[in-house]
Amino acid sequence: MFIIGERINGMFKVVARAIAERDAPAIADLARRQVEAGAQALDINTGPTEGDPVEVMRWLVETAQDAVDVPLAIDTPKLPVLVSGLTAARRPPIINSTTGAQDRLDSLLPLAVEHGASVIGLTIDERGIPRNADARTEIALTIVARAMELGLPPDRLLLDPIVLPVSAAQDQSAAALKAIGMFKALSDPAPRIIVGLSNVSQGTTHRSLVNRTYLVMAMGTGLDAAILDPFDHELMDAMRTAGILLNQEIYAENYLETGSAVTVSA
Ligand code: THG
Repeated sequence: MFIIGERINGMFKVVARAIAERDAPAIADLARRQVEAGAQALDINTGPTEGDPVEVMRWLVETAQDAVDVPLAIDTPKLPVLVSGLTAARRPPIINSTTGAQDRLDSLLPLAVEHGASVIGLTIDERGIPRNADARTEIALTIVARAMELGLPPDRLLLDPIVLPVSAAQDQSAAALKAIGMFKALSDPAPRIIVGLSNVSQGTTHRSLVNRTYLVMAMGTGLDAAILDPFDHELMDAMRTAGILLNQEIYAENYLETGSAVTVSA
């Protein structure tokens, strides 16, 4: 599993405050602790900031990469904010994200090729979020085909079936799981698949339990990567255990002790 830490997001109060006060040590600390806890990349999202999001994105990218040496996922639907993050990034970043809408594909895929970036393709288009696995797969195919035409190497594309809160649309959690299995059959080699995990538990009481249960099921149907909270120990332990049971990681008698020793509390 490829883990992208979700915590540098202006949706969190501590991050919103750090942005408003340009508190670089607070952002650097979040970056370092997420990587220590097992994140292999970091999502960077300004959130609904009051400042200029173009400038805020540049500051967040520069501050995070001064603290850690991992790829950054530039998380914004706004093109100027995305370009600001891509330009500031020292390592090839991850564009988070394009959709399956033609105009988005035609502007973002060439940008990814130009910057050596990877791209997350949300299976959503001009018509909005599809309500079943078939419609998600149809959009996934559009994204895969256009990426191929525009010369993006397949291993730099990540498909995202869009996970919705189970509290709001219960049938959609199952639909996204089913879509993961269907995406895997779209091409050979199979496309890589990612989810924004914490969406699923929004509005629920036992968020960690909902998150780790969903992650394990999604791994069972072929998930390759997730944007998640690496400070959640039980989530990280469930992920490691699933990785062993799926024969994706080497079994060691003391794997949980070893894993827990490298996790850091929130
Ligand atoms: N797919 C892709 N990118 C994404 C998402 C996705 N980026 C954003 C999001 N979804 C993933 N990141 C988060 C980060 C935080 C939360 C959910 C998803 C979250 N935050 C708390 C909440 O809303 O309740 C905030 C709590 C607080 O304020 O402290 O749940 O799906 N490609």
